[in-house]
Amino acid sequence: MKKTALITGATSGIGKATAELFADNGIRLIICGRRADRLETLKTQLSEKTDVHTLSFDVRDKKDVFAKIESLPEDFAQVDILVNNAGNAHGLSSIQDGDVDDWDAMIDINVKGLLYVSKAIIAQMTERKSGHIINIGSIAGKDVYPNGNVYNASKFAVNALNEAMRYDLNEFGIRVGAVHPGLVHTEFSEVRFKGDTEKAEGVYQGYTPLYAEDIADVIFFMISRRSSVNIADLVIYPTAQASATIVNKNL
Ligand code: NDP
Ligand code: 8X3
Repeated sequence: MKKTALITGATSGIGKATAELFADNGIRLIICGRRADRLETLKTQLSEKTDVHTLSFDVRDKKDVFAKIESLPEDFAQVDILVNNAGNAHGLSSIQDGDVDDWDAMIDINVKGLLYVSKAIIAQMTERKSGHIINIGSIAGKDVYPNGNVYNASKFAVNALNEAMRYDLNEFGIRVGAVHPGLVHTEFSEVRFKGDTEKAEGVYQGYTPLYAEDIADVIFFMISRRSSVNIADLVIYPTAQASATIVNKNL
């Protein structure tokens, strides 16, 4: 039987590229995000290849997360693969200058939102004793960098939750693994710098960054192994990047 994947943050970047690759491989899709217009466009594009259902919600809205996931039609109700991808950095400031609204956004979206969606899906996976959860962390969740502070903390939390989920779900045969990318050219920096596209583009200039498709390839590799293989944790950099702060712009 064809598998069904629920992907959060499918309106852009890594989530969108993952949805496209999953569709190429016949995986049925539940694509999620706040921007309903983008979800509908993507649905039209991918419906030629697979069955697609859209769910528009803000992962911060606990009630709506549960209501929307409970509202899935019968033929999409079984979720075999959950890709916890929705997330962003908001701002890049020292701890003393940070904006508390940015802090709320990062903790509420990257950590609490991931937890709400996971909670809404895990119950059916434990009942069936099968499922696969992919958590999108970051190199920001492996090492702190200057001015990264709360984004770092949110991604350290994702790293911890990935481990914790794997421990707790082990007895149910549920696979859990994380991908931790370095610099990926998506809308990420546009969000981080609040629509300052020039500043955002500057992040990716002078070297070849990762592209969303590179991360999608890795996610697809993880979910297409035999069911006895669980890839637990992967860190992926562009070749030009050695750490959060070392990027070779002379390559
Ligand atoms: P994008 O900004 O391109 O995509 C972010 C996605 O998250 C969008 O689809 C957006 O959808 C969704 N999203 C954001 N906030 C919410 C919310 N409140 N509720 C629901 N969905 C939300 O960035 P990326 O593709 O790069 O980011 C995807 C993941 O990868 C994130 O977790 C990010 O932290 C991580 N990552 C990114 C890296 C990079 O360099 N790009 C590196 C390492 C990790 P919408 O706005 O429609 O709701
Ligand atoms: C995104 C990569 O280095 O901007 O998580 O934190 S970085």
